[in-house]
Amino acid sequence: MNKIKGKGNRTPELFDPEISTAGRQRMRQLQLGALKQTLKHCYASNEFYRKRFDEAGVDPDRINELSDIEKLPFTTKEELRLNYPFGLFCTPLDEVVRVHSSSGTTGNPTVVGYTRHDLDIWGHCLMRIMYDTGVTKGDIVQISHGFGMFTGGFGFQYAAEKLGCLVVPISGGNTERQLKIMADFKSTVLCCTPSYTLHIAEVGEKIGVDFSKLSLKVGYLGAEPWSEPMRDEIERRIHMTALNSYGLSEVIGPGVSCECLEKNGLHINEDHFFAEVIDPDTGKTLPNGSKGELVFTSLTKRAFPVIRYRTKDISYLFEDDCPCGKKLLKMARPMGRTDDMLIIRGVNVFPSQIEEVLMKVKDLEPHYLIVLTTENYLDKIEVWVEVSDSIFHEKLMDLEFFEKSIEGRLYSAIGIHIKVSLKEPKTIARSEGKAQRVWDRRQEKN
Ligand code: DLL
Repeated sequence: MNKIKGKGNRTPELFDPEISTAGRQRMRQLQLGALKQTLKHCYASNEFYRKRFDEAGVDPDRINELSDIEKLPFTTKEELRLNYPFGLFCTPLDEVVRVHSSSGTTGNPTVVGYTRHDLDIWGHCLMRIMYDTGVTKGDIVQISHGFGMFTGGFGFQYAAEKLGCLVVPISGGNTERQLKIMADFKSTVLCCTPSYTLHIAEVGEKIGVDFSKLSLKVGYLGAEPWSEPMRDEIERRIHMTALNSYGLSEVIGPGVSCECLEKNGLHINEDHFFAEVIDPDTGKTLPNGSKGELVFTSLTKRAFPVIRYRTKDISYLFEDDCPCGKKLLKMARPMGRTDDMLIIRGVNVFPSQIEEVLMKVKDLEPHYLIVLTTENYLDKIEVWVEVSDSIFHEKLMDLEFFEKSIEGRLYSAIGIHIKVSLKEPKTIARSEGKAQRVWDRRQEKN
């Protein structure tokens, strides 16, 4: 099996050379044309956009340069939530063939829609990434991202199918089965979160899997933050090239950007997504190289275009003379968020969602602490919450039952298992300033 060696191992050809090597000037021309189309489409089809463009004094017919976009206000997750479920769709609902969704801070999730054309674009964006990093027909692609309302599974499914690969849509979980299939089917490509990949490594090592004998050559890992040391560890233990793949459902899902084999920044699919970095406090657009909040405008989507969507992800943009041949703008690996969103096993969780559930439960006090730990490379989340004086003295059995029932409520609201630990009244530390709701112990040595 041909292993991909990484740096300098350039693929013989690029999938869309006319786009990927277009260079700055040509790319900006392409983007401007597509931006005008998108703005006109939003204006013509959706009241929300019409109103906000009018308020900003922006006539989509009079956009003359890309920087005119700065006249438009940002779009936030909160606005998407307020327009739940389909208020920001820009095509009639009968043209929408798919929805996905991600969590909101509290209350409604954000719902994103795709026409057939949008699904095609999505598949195309990821297909380009995969092809340019050495994946072709004949590859066996194990997709260990979740399928369902999360975008991870389906995005890679479309891309790999378009390439003519054999797709194994195994989804997440059941690690021994993942390993068996990896070995028996001779999977060559893994699409997964980095934390679950490490967990697979660990379970595999425990049951005696020799990863050097498997066929895996490349992994597209993302949906959560990870680091260079984590990449080194994954590559050493799994014997595959690990590439950072970034995206968010509001913009399209995975496929917004990904590293090439140089592993030095993530090339953005700029013909579909216009990227800016802003100062999160002032909203001012920052020059390339300056760290700030990533903002994306979709340039080709129809059902759910986003205009200057604030991702809350911190990164910076840069151009370089990438040896892979692509001239697409790069973003640095996301290095944090401007809000308190936690990503637990690829699932976005806001402390406020947990609080909302807890506060509806009778006999709980409004004092809680979310404790994050790592076990076998997987994030674990637990919530400590005080019970009222009156019920604390009830029998232990009843408290256990109470814990389970709260865990059930959290699971149905958020979709992941959160262990609940009831605490005696007045035992959780009170803060004298801003409440400290999260105790992140993930970096501590076990
Ligand atoms: O996580 C889409 C995706 C699926 C990307 C599979 C890559 C692979 P959401 O669930 O909407 O979409 O979560 C989006 O996850 O704003 C980031 O905070 C975080 N995120 C995604 N990829 C990365 C990454 C998918 N490579 C949110 N590094 C984003 C760091 C990431 N954070």
